[in-house]
Amino acid sequence: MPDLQQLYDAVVNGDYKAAHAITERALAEGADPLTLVNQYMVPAMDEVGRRFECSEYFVPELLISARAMKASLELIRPLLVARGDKPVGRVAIGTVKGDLHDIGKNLVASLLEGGGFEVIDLGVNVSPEKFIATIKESQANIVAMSALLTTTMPSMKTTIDALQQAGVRDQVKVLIGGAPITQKYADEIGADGYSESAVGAVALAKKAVAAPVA
Ligand code: B12
Repeated sequence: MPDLQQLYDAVVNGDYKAAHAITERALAEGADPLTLVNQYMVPAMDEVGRRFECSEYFVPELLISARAMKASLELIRPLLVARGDKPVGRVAIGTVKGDLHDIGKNLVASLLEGGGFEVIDLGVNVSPEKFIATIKESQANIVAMSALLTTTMPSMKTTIDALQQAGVRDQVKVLIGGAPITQKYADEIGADGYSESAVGAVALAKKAVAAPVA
C-alpha cells in the first residue's frame, strides 16, 4: 500500500499526476475509497483553504489543488456509485447561483448515486428557475443545494422562496450543505435537512424519502 500521506501532500501541492497515481495504486491494493476521501483528500483541501486564508496560497494554487483532487476523484467516483442498488428516490442537485465550487457537490452526488438515488446533476451556478423547471420536468422528490461562499448562501433562501412561489415546495424535501452552512442556517431558511458531510447527505436523503413530503 502506498504511503497515503503522499495523497494528502499531492492534493495540497496540486500535483495531479501524483494524486492520480497514488490513488490508482491504493485502490488496486484494496484501500477503501471513502477512507481516501475522508481521511486524506478532504483534510488536504481544508489545508489548502487555510493557506488561502492566510495568503500563502492564491487562486491559481486553489485551482491546481482542485485539479489534483478531481484527478483522484475520477478514479474513486465510479467505485462510490457502484455501491448502490435499486433507485430509492430522485434528487436534483446543484451548486447555487453565483457559486462555482463543485468538488463537494460532486462527492455528494456520487454518494447519493451509490446510495441508490437517481441523481440529476445541474452543475454549478444554478438559478432558482432551473431548480423549479427540473422539479416540474423530472418529478424529483429531493432538491440538494451546495454553497461554499458566505456571499452565495442567501441563494439557498432565494431558491426555497422561489420553490414556494412556484407551488412546488411541497413536492420536495430540500437538503443543504457546504462548508459555511450550519444547522441553524438551515432552520432559519426553512430547509428540511443539513449535513456537514457527503456521507451524512445520503442518510438525510434516505430519511427524507422515508418521511412523507409535507
Ligand atoms: C477549491 C476551492 C476553490 C476552487 C473551486 C474548484 C471547484 N471546481 O470546485 C476555485 C479556485 C474555483 C475557487 C474559487 C473561489 N473561491 Co474557493 N475554495 C476552494 C477550497 C480551497 C476548497 C473547497 C473544496 O472543494 N473543499 C472540499 C470539499 C469536499 O468540501 P465541501 O465543498 O465543503 O463539501 C463537503 C461538505 O461541505 C458537504 N457538502 C457539500 N455540499 C453539500 C450539499 C448537501 C445537500 C449536503 C447535505 C452536504 C454538502 O459534503 C462535502 C463532502 O464531505 C475552499 C476552502 C475550504 N476548505 O472549503 C475555498 C473557499 C470556499 N473559497 C473561497 C473564496 C473566497 C473563493 C473565491 C471568491 C476566490 C476569488 N477571490 O476569486 C472564488 C469564488 C468563485 C465562485 N464564484 O464560486 C473562500 C470562501 C470564503 C467565504 N467566507 O465565503 C474559501 C473558504 C477559502 C478561504 N478559506 O478563504 N475556490
